Amino acid sequence: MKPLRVLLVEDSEDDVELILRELRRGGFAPEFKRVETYEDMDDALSRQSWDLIISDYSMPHFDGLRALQLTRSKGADIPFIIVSGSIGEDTAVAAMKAGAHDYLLKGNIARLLPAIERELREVRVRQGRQQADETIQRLAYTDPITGLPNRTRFRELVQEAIAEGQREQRPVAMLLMDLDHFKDVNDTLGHDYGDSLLQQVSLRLRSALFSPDVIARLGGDEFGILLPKIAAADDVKFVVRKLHQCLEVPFMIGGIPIVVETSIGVATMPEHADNADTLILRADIAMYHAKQLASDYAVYTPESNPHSHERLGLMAELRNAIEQNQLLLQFQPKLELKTGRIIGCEALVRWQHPRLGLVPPDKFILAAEHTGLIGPLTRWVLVESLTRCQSTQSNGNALRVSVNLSARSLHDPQLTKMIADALDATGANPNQLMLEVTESAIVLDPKRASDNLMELSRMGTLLSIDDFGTGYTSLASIKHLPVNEIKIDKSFVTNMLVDNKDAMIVRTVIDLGHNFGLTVVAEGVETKEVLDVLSALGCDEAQGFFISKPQSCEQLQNWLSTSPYKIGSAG
Ligand code: G
Ligand code: G
Ligand code: MN
Repeated sequence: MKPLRVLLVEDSEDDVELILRELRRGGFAPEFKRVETYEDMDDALSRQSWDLIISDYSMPHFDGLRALQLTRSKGADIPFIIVSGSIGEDTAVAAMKAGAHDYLLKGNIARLLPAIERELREVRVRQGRQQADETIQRLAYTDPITGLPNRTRFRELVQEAIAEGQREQRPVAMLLMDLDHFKDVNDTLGHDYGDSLLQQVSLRLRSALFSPDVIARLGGDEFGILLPKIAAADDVKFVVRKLHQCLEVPFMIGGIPIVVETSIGVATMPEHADNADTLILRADIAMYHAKQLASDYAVYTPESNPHSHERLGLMAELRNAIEQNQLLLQFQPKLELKTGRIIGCEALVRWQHPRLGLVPPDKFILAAEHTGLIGPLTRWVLVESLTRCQSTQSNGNALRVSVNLSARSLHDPQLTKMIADALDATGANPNQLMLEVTESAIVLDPKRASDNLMELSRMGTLLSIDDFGTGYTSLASIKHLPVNEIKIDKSFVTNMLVDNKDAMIVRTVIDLGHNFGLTVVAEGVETKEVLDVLSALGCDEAQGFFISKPQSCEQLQNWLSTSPYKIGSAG
């Protein structure tokens, strides 16, 4: 027998018997209560939860429609079935519109059991779906390591606080804080200890703040703090002092005391911004300023960001630029030294701005990362570069294309899907796509980056470490990642013939790379002499102005057919 808690809204004892007999026949063990007035029903609904409500349509002191409204007003999702001696089509329709799940005539009581089975099933589906929705919401809005709101949620909370501050004519302050030398903890002690440090830091920060204040983890070692109820913008300095103080006592990580220092950037509404994106961007700029000054904190000033106006204007336009096809790609060929073949190219994005002309990526990539536009931008670059490289066919083989990924993209949980979709949409083979990431992007959030990179490697795309040598990581610390190639940063390559130290770095990276079984690429090759020395050192590939500047796809095709180099796709 299946237990079933039924609330019967019914004036007739006989009808109750009829219904109960039917339920028992269907294998239910009904635990029931009969009510026939509004007050009794209200009371019954408040006292306990019910699996099912069966209600008469018209009764001397009550009726089915009001019973239905009362149920709805309690917000409970309980199957509600009307069983009536007589019901006209119009009233039945009214009842269904008011939210009854089914109605039937007492003379037709055999229909009751199938109706109940169906409604109980559907309520389970509804509840399951709601739980799933809630879980998805929770996952989409919280940082898994600290349990704090993530960037997406933080942005919404900032928006809400700004709207409220504007209504009530109060300032809103926002702080961006980033932990200095967090990378070292991760690198020397491992990611688990890094995670543990983030958790402990978030607990201390939380307990130093008042309850309306919001603290969020925005990614890597970056925390956002929102002060929605600050009395005066100037009071922020007390909060900053409190935050610094709460971090003064060293953290114990794996038995080692770790001192955490931070840089904090401050921006306030209305003084510095009147919308969430600008406020966050300006706090971010202030934070970088604090770092440059090696100071505890800095409040945003237009001087700390001479280009802010131009940059913010650009951001507003970038949104449209992607849609209006103002972005374009230039391709720079990669030469295989052993064979003298061009075996691939690197896609480099530019923005053909209607007023400013060709805008280079350093002018807009970073800001795109801070304003959530990096996703759409990266998607565009992926699809466009894969489409274009299909047309650089030689003997039926398309050239491999390298695409740069920014730090934010690398830590985006949607990255692998975005890449799979781009491969699907263009019909490209995964091994035609090489992804370039910098070491500094990986160490920002090594665990997340490594999850994404492992998944991508399983899909069959290739991975290159860009600007190698400029970060602090050793090859050993990335050996667990599915890396295929490293690119020696152009700052070492360009001057290797005049600077001994640079020459030594280049030689060492080539040897180390080979020890780890990696392809080594030198970028920034500007002269024939450098190219020859690289060949002699056993470097695998070269890229740079001496071979070719970045050029449009059409130019590249012409160039390929006239250049002294052979063409070939990489093995
Ligand atoms: O092409 P060069 O102009 O100036 O590129 C400057 C920087 O911009 C390089 O460090 C390169 O990695 C980066 N870059 C170029 N194209 C892209 C792109 O499509 N996405 C990202 N994230 N970075 C890019
Ligand atoms: O960060 P990444 O290394 O991916 O960016 C490549 C950048 O290097 C692009 O801006 C590209 O225009 C530039 N570049 C390519 N070849 C040379 C070169 O030979 N010399 C210099 N100085 N820059 C180069
Ligand atoms: Mn690159």
